[in-house]
Amino acid sequence: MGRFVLPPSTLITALFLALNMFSLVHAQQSGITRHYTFNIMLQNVTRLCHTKTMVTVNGRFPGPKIITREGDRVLIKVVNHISNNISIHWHGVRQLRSGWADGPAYVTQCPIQTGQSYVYNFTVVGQTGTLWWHAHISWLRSTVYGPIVVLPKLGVPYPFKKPYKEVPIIFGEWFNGDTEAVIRQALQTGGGPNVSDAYTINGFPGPLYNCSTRDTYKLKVKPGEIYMLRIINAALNDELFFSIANHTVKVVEADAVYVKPFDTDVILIAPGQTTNVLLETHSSYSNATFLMEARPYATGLGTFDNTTTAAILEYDHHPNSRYHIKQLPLLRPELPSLNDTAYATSFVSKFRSLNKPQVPVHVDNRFFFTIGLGTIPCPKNHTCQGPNGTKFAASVNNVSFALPTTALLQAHFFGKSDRVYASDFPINPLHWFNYTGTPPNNT
Ligand SMILES: *[C@@H]1O[C@H](CO)[C@@H](O)[C@H](O)[C@H]1NC(C)=O
Ligand SMILES: *[C@@H]1O[C@H](CO)[C@@H](O)[C@H](O)[C@H]1NC(C)=O
Ligand SMILES: *[C@@H]1O[C@H](CO)[C@@H](O)[C@H](O)[C@H]1NC(C)=O
Ligand SMILES: *[C@@H]1O[C@H](CO)[C@@H](O)[C@H](O)[C@H]1NC(C)=O
Ligand SMILES: *[C@@H]1O[C@H](CO)[C@@H](O)[C@H](O)[C@H]1NC(C)=O
Ligand SMILES: *[C@@H]1O[C@H](CO)[C@@H](O)[C@H](O)[C@H]1NC(C)=O
Ligand SMILES: *[C@@H]1O[C@H](CO)[C@@H](O)[C@H](O)[C@H]1NC(C)=O
Ligand SMILES: *[C@@H]1O[C@H](CO)[C@@H](O)[C@H](O)[C@H]1NC(C)=O
Ligand SMILES: *[C@@H]1O[C@H](CO)[C@@H](O)[C@H](O)[C@H]1NC(C)=O
Ligand SMILES: *[C@@H]1O[C@H](CO)[C@@H](O)[C@H](O)[C@H]1NC(C)=O
Ligand SMILES: *[C@@H]1O[C@H](CO)[C@@H](O)[C@H](O)[C@H]1NC(C)=O
Ligand SMILES: *[C@@H]1O[C@H](CO)[C@@H](O)[C@H](O)[C@H]1NC(C)=O
Ligand SMILES: [Cu+2]
Repeated sequence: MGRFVLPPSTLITALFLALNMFSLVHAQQSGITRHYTFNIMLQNVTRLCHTKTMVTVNGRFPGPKIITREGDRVLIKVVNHISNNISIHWHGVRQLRSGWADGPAYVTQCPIQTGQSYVYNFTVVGQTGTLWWHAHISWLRSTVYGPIVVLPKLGVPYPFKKPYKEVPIIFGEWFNGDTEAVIRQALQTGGGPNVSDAYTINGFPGPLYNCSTRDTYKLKVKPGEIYMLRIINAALNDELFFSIANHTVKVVEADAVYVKPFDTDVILIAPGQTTNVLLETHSSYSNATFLMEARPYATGLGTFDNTTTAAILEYDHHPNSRYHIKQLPLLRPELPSLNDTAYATSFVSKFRSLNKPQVPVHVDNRFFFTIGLGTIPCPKNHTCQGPNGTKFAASVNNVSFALPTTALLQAHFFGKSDRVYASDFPINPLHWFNYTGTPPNNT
């Protein structure tokens, strides 16, 4: 995601870590090369009775799936056929020794301009599971996103029984209006951006919205099988609870790392996160259909889209059954309340690495990081719509993000890779206050 960007000093630390890990795994690396072409083009899409012209990859919404194996090289040629500049970010891919292929516009590269193309070139190293890709400039990621499936190396099994089928489940947000106008307005006024009109599952809002019954994603399953749901939260800003009526799932992976499996009725997933869960279907043909629903977890003061998206889990109809699918009862899951912090905390505390994590144990430097959403004064001659006429501004250690003047790819191209990032980012907040208490009034 592009919402929070690591400060320079962390980037440098991450790079050194990355180099170390690369040398560890380099010896075993021997994958193939996979080629993809992404044509950035416009497509008309209708949801909630609103038709809009949106930016897509290859005319598809959500976009195409990238499938690779750990150790493979991936070459994606992105061709820009539209009037907007664009870049694509490979969310979660570690980009060991290929940082310039990461994608955030103006950070790792200048965007791909109209009529131009760029070939992203990277290897997936030491990661297995689900990741995803999305546009990384302004708010084009609201429609330009898709899954990255990273399979284990050839001959390496999953640390669990091979699922019968694997299905991507991607959460997103639908805006009836133009999302570029929404973010432009928010940046101008300094207020919170307008919220979405619906959440989506695989691009569909589902039957709980008006004028949406036909725009419902349906997963047809066979009884007594294990399905792996590759879940991605591609929503712009919202953490989401997700649950399937009358079914428990087993969480086995998060952000392309295996976790100690645990069962749960409800998962919580933040924007940008991915997780694989195993869904074991009931042992016999079911006499009901089941809704899968997602809606946010939110505790901030700002407004947010508090609606619920739904998809349908439907058992294949038994040939001898006297039931007609249309006549079956539709069961809904129970989701925690929108502000259920107790559930959120207890869910998050269940994550444990399956394998012993390989991390440095000797600590050289300690950094104190505060991350917050504060305000900055309204510029002169402006009207601002943040709290008390200010502008919202996110910060790390009281420093807000500013784009670098040289992108990483530029620096790499001109052989100036050692001068882009400074290492003077404060390792302590510049102004201390009680970060968990009542915030000070700086306006
Ligand atoms: C979208 O619809 C408009 C209005 O019908 C049409 O002019 C335009 O060509 C369509 N765009 C695409 C990409 O199909
Ligand atoms: C596209 O990117 C170029 C290079 O960064 C920039 O000069 C230009 O203004 C951008 N165009 C638009 C429409 O944003
Ligand atoms: C991709 O990067 C690798 C490693 O730097 C390089 O050997 C290869 O030639 C590149 N391929 C393309 C098509 O740019
Ligand atoms: C945001 O919402 C407000 C209030 O509903 C509306 O007036 C404004 O036009 C919206 N802005 C955009 C860019 O959609
Ligand atoms: C659907 O439309 C009805 C009538 O216009 C309205 O009362 C209701 O709130 C709408 N429901 C949703 C989920 O938007
Ligand atoms: C769904 O779950 C409820 C409560 O666990 C149970 O009473 C009901 O029989 C289940 N229905 C089906 C169709 O599985
Ligand atoms: C569906 O099957 C369950 C368990 O076999 C039973 O308890 C329930 O009453 C049935 N529901 C319907 C609507 O037939
Ligand atoms: C959702 O938000 C709207 C507008 O802020 C509010 O009227 C409504 O009661 C909320 N619904 C729920 C379920 O919280
Ligand atoms: C959660 O929201 C409900 C009503 O929507 C409210 O009564 C309750 O106090 C809230 N709980 C917390 C912990 O904020
Ligand atoms: C701000 O407004 C004043 C008075 O209207 C004007 O003289 C000045 O040029 C404006 N400054 C900018 C930066 O627009
Ligand atoms: C809002 O700004 C006014 C005038 O600058 C100030 O008196 C007031 O305390 C501020 N209120 C808050 C909640 O910051
Ligand atoms: C910060 O504020 C919280 C909440 O009021 C309080 O529990 C905590 O003791 C404070 N910490 C310090 C260091 O003052
Ligand atoms: Cu991302």
